[in-house]
Amino acid sequence: MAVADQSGPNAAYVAQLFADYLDAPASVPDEWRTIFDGAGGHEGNGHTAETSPAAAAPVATAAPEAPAAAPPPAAPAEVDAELLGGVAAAMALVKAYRMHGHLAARLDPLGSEPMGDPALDETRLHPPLTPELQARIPARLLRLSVPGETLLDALPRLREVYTGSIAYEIEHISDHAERVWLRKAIESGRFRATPAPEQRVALLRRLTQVEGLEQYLRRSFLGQKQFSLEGLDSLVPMLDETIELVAAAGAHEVVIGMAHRGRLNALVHTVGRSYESVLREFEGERSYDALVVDPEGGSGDVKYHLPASGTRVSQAGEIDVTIAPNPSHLEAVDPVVEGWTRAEQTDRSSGAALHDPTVALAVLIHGDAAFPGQGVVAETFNLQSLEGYSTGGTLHLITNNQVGFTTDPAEGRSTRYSSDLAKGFDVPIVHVNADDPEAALSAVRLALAYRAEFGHDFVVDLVGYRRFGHQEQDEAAYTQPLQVERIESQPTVRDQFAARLVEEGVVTQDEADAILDDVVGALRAAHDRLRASIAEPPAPPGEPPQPTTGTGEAVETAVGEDRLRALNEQLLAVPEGFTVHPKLERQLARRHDTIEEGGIDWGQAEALAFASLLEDGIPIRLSGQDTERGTFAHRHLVLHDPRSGETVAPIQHLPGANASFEAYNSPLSEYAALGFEYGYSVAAPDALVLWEAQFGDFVNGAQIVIDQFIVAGRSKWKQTSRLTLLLPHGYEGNGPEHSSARLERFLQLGAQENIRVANCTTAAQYFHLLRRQALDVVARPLVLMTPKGLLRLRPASSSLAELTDGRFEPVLDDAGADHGAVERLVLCSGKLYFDTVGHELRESVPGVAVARIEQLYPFPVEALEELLAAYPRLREVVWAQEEPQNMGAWRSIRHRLEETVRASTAEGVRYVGRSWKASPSEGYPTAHQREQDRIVRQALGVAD
Ligand SMILES: Cc1ncc(C[n+]2csc(CCOP(=O)(O)OP(=O)(O)O)c2C)c(N)n1
Repeated sequence: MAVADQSGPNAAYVAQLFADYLDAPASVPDEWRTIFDGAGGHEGNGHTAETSPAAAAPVATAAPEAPAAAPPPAAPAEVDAELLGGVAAAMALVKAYRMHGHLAARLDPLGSEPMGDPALDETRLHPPLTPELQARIPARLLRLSVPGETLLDALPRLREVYTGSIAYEIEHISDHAERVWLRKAIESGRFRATPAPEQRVALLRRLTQVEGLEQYLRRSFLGQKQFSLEGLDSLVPMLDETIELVAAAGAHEVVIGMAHRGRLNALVHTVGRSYESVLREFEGERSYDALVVDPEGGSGDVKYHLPASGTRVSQAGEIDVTIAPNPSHLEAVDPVVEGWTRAEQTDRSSGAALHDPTVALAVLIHGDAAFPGQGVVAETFNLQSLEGYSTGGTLHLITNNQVGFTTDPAEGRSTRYSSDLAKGFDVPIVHVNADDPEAALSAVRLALAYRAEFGHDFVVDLVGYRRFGHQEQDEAAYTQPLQVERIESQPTVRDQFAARLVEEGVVTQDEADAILDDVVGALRAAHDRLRASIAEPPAPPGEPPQPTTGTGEAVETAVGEDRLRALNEQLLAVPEGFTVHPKLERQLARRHDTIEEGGIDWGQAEALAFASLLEDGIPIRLSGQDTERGTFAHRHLVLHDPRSGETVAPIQHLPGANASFEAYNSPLSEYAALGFEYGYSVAAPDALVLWEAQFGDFVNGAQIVIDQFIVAGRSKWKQTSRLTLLLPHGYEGNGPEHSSARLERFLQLGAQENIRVANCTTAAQYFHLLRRQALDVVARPLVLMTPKGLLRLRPASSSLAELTDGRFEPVLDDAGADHGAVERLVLCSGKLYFDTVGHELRESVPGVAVARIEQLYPFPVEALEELLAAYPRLREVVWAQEEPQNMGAWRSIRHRLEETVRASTAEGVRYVGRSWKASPSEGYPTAHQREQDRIVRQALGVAD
């Protein structure tokens, strides 16, 4: 039998080795030389490179390490050839276990038969690996890390390792060193050692607490939603293990993102909230506490979405544990937790900031239906190795209860495993049977050791079941009747583990029962204490007042001339020997002049605002697609040497900076990219965090982050930030998708001073607004419509004096108006202002003034009142916008405008703009121009 007949690449490998051996015996590893010598490879003369071991094995030589029990070879030549073939087959078998062992693993606590794989059947290989042959194959040839001298000894271990209650998918990883490390770690069993008896008892106690809490809540608060964890109880001890291990490795924070399932249990057992505090929320629902409105007018949130943080005492000392608040929108919290963790890991005191992933760990807990179903999971994985986004490896735990609400896996995904998506991101995956809590803990140990070694993400797919309905009001048997029947006969995770410990003599049945009594007793006692302390619910307060003006007027945003001049020079300085692209150098050189002569454009004003804030000690993080340069090539914060490709960011080297400046081109994502920045901004309240959309149109890819976090976070969770969205917006003839950042959506979402929305028209306004946003003690997200054409438009540029004086003005009057003579006032916002005042007919209507509303929410009622009062002969006010009537600012600000105008001499407000449209703008440049011209003429009153 020729070696080349053996299966797959291993056979080819052996054949190649043999050919090498024939050429030069010393060139092959010792163990192979021994085998080939045994096969007669260099016995005597006359062997050629073509000689196969089968043909060239005239001498009977016992295989090395053949056990004494092996039967004597019948025909020497055949026996040796068989050994070589056997080695190749054994290599194929080992490879099959590593690659496909998971298909035969016992992962389902409900006992479904694993599908298996023929490649795992040693009797189906060529030659069949009989016990005799196995006994002749030295294990070390197979590079195994399981114990055993021969394949015969090693195979049962291999089977146990790869097809037991834990299974591994690691062979897809492209990095060889990682694969080898993982194989060794897995096969050596170093993470699977049986813990000391006291640790096992502690685990039993923990599982008892987990189950005890779930059962207590269900029985005490019949029908109240708790999204029980039962069937996946091992999750909680896995989190314990995680916290212990990262604390031991020096971390000071674990940030957890999770949905509803098991959250109440995690709040208590992982974060350390008291039983009373959770029971209070259940009692609260009963006693209508929940109707008591937050005195600040916040809505609050259901108990399984609320944030929690606490300090845990680990063996290595204290460590903070946070569960981030999250909306119902599954997986939306993933990027938020990544950004949050990144902020915790970042030292923002200077330069480009220092990132140390060892100080905090992100843990994301996913549902098995949500993980493959929600695209943001993939977007979040894509962040894992990016310089500006990595958190040094996230631990992903899939709480796989084999059902999504009522949906079976076959309806919910096209892949075999819930976790398969992660394979495409080079992430190791471990599946573990949730009824084997010790195996589950070993998965965590492996994951964290891998993270410490390689700094990448890791997925643990915890395969359990859902003992009850999706929530406590659901009847699971309507849709999963057979599964429910099967689960009813399944002992709980805790009971199984208790039985195991009793059987193994670690505890007695009485001791196990006593642990249970303790737990139930503690819950009862907590509940009794709570009942005794519950007071009458206070009366609901009245509606809080609605804000009418913005905050931040008092903030000093002007910067001294000398400071700005010096910063301007520093921002233009590059190190000796660094070449700036010649075209860009000319552009940037203009900034030396504009600071003196005027003409400071958007990019320059922004750089000066940032630089002055860095001197003020405000760290800045700016990201977005192509943001370092700027989509419209106006920013250039990072310069590239055309000769060497080296980069430099002068803003990271300001001599007077007291904080860091981070700038990153983001991946092509909105949802995860914006979620990440939101999380970062929440965890870094000291910083100005800005996210820029390529065009504002794309921001709706992140609509969930906007609706669920940015605008509602404060109301729901008392969580806000000064996250700033830069959204290029404006009608410049580029079609329906490069025109609108959907200003109307943000204005519709503005309430209770939750956000600020602005659309400013000059570089100086932008400068002051950025500084105000960073310095205002009241932190709120800012949504800023940013320009495209105005970036370089001379009339939109500013002088140094405008930066050294003044502040952001929410309303800009018409500086050239003869107020006493004006009868018609055009109010607008953004770029349309320049279209209007730059129109050829503008000069023909001196009785018309054109003013700008630069802050749209909170609406500047008082500033507008003042402005209107300055026009004593006003007869009509026109609101002009370039967006369609069902879009733009009109529908949100109309009532405010009308209210304000009523107090003036004018009669109402007239709308001028595009009519109601389904698509934001025309697709054809000429149609666009015609429409813009019509709008401006109508606004000025010269339409006919
Ligand atoms: C984005 C989103 N779409 C739909 C839902 C409604 N929903 C709530 S739970 C659930 C099933 C989740 O299944 P899985 O991810 O397996 O988690 P499990 O509840 O089983 O733990 C669905 C569809 C949601 N919460 N979020």
